[in-house]
Amino acid sequence: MITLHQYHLSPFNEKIQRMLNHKGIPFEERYWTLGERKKVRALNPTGKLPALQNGERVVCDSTDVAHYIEQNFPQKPLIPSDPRLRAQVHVLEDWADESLYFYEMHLRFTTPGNRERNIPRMVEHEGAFLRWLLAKVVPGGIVRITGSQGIGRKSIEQLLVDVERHITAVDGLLDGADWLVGNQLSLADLAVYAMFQALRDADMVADMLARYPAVTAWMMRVEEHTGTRAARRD
Ligand SMILES: N[C@@H](CCC(=O)N[C@@H](CS)C(=O)NCC(=O)O)C(=O)O
Repeated sequence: MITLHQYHLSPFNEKIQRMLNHKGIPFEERYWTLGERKKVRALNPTGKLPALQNGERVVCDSTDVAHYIEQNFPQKPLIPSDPRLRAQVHVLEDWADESLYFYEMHLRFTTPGNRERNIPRMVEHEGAFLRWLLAKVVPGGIVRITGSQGIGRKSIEQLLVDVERHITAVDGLLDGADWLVGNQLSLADLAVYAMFQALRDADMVADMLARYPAVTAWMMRVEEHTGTRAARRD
């Protein structure tokens, strides 16, 4: 049986869960708390999740996990073999993972209103002491990460200009198309969907997304094709 090791509220979980769902691969979920980070390092020396375990084999990093799944479970392909389409999928997946990710992290967990709602959700499975402590230190820790990455130094107004440009880009890719790459669902759709879904947890982005009917219809299309999320929404 495949086990997907995850941290709560991570958008990378959803990318992999939907991939497994789409291919009809049964899996079980193991959620780790932030208090268990030392134990997570035994699984992945970088301390990051998700990681997929298939028997003795542990694959870390959602991109490597996605390629591992595609190679070992080739049914209902999500990574095209055509080199041009494959390259487009890679570029979009990497944009989602390495750019959109920082927007969702910053807007969801550090901005007023969103922070108060989402931080308690992130730490609700910790023990009482860590729940109290992490609720105090996590927003500052995230600002340090997004600050060194760069977007955490921008004003909220500027971040929303950036995010709207990203949504408009997806809207443009969907002009006359059902999917982001080629004419079928791919890993690119799952990676970008997962980040947009997380961005939706920030009120101002939820309102913005609602103004893009082609994008919201595409998100529903992704959901129709990849089933309900596994067991729990964290
Ligand atoms: N590139 C990695 C990113 C995974 C990642 O950043 N996961 C976060 C949760 S959203 C994490 O594990 N954070 C804990 C840490 O950085 O120690 C992937 O695609 O799996």
